[in-house]
Parts: sequence; C-alpha cells; structure tokens
Amino acid sequence: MSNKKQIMQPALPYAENALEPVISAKTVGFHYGKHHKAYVDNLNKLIAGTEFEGLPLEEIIKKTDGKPEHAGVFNNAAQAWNHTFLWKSLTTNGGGKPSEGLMKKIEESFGSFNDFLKEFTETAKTQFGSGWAWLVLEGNKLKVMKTPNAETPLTMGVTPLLTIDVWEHAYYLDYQNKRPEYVTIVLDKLINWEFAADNLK
Ligand code: MN3
Repeated sequence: MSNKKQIMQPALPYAENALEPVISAKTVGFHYGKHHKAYVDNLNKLIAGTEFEGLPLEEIIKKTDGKPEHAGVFNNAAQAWNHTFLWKSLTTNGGGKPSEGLMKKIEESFGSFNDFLKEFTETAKTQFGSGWAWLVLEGNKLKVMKTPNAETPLTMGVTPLLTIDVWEHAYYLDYQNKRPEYVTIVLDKLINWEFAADNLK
C-alpha cells in the first residue's frame, strides 16, 4: 500500500445551490459530485505506482501533455485542474463588470467590454463538441481562446484568468441545446471578475 499523497478534489467554494437560478443545484451536484470527482478518482487510479504518483497536479499535466502514451493520465489530470479552476471562475452574484484595472486591460485588448463579451460568447459557441472557453493573459495582452476536450491553457505558455465549461454536462439539464444562452447568462450573472483580477497579478 503506497503512502504517497493522492490528488484531492478541492471542496466546492460554495453550496450546490449557490449558482441558482442560473445553474441548478442538480447540475452543480452532478457536475462537481460525479463528473469532476470521477476525473480525480480515475487519475489517482491511473497514477498509482507510476512515476506520476505523489507529484503536484500541475506537474502531472505538464509532464503528460502531448504524449499519446500518457493520454489517459493527461485527460483526467487536466480535467481535474480545469474543473477546480471553473468553480473559482463562478460565484453567487457574479457577472457585472470587472474592477478598474482589469477593465482597462480588457478595453486595451478587445476595444471595449462589449467587444470582449461578443468575442467570448462567439468563441464558446463555436467550440465544436466538448471543451472550454477561456480568458487568458498572453504576454501583455488579454486573449479569448477555446480548447477541445481536456486541453488546458496551462500548457500553452499563457496565464488563465477565467473559464466557462462548454461540455454538455455543464448546461444540458438547465439549457438543453442552447449553449449560447447559457454562456451569455453565466457571463452576465455568475462570472467571478474578482478571481480573474487576482489571476492577473
Ligand atoms: Mn465539466
């Protein structure tokens, strides 16, 4: 029996019903309690007794990125990390507008806050199939990007500021096939601009 440290699933930063009515307690319950948990559990099973056991999550992701022989470990590790980042990207009474410093950066990078919203929504909408939409810092400029499946900006030399999950499990119970509606209302009501600003520092 190994006594090396397992990867833990961090506690949800709020109650399961804290994102209602935008995202139901049922969706958060399944998403955090089943989907996110399964990635963490699978990862711990896959790394037991391997070179990856006992390493920090970020290191496992970087070491397995782009290596087909470690695709299973990468997918579960990256999904474990992406989901922890997702829960922090959302908050009760979020949305609205970012604070002055981040707003200035958004205006410099996208032209206006509305242009940013448009680009983020379009990017999230056009991610074909499962994946993620991100606001990231690349060099000195903010950028919107999308990643398929488990892919994460963590391995791309940029700093992630916030994310929205566009896998169907994130919205199907509440919005069915209406992904653009889900993305628009999450940006408007739940996105955690304080978390994004903290990541900019
Ligand atoms: Mn998800």
